[in-house]
Amino acid sequence: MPEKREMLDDVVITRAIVERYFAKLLDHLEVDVAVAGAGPAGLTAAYNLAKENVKVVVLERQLSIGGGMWGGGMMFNELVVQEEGKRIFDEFGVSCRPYQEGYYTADSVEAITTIGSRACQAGAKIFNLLSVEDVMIRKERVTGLVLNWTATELARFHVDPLTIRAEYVVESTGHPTEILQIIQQKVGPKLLTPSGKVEGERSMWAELGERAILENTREAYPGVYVAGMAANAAFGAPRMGPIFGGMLLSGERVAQLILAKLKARS
Ligand code: 48F
Repeated sequence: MPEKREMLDDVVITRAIVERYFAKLLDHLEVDVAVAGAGPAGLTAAYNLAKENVKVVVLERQLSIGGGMWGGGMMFNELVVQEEGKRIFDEFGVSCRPYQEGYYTADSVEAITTIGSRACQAGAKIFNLLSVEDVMIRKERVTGLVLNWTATELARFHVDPLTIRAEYVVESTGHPTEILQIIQQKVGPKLLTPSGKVEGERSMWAELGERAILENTREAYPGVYVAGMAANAAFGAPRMGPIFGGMLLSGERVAQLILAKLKARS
């Protein structure tokens, strides 16, 4: 008897993954906006840009998206948002429960899975396991990101990176402000901050931190807009701990700023 043909061919499965992945990557080598970091700020930015038909790619170092959102506060997986943050959770469809006047809580796992899903469904393409290790600069403006596999970074292999060209970059790498640190290292103190350098985040103060973040969500070097915790770190404002409204509002704001620029261009 001839051997029965297998219905599921292992090599077809492999070919499907390889072809589809590289088609996706090739399609996103030149984009309108490249978002560095898939925490709450980066994902909210990506969603708000993608739903306006902007071509967005999100690069995330870790295996999972979500940044500091999964762990709520100190691994207690609940988040707090204020009234304005609740408005954005409502738009995403994340359930919020009133706690006391002006305070709402949400389950952090529901929050991040919902926001991530909405960003993808709006058309943002997320590549996890890729780290931004440098930027491309032309005529004193960032024109793209330099990427490497996170595994290469972890193994400390000497492997050269590849690049993505973007009209605008969103720096949403959180507390370490990695993209601005890289730029500062390469061009000196030329950031659009008071000292020209990353000012550094101040100690925890939810009220001030949340108030400052929208003002700090802006262009921090030509072509690079800073959002989320990186915005407060860049401009020297306090951290705010596990209240997440500011991250969402900052992601929304950075998208509005870039959309206005893209519209002015066309
Ligand atoms: O840290 P993260 O969640 O930043 P965020 O969106 O939100 C901050 C809050 O989580 C919390 C807070 C709330 O008040 O203060 O900390 O501003 O997400 C940043 C993401 O960027 C990734 C990192 O793995 C994380 O998922 N990331 C950082 N550096 C790089 C990077 C890099 N060089 N390349 C790619 N991804």
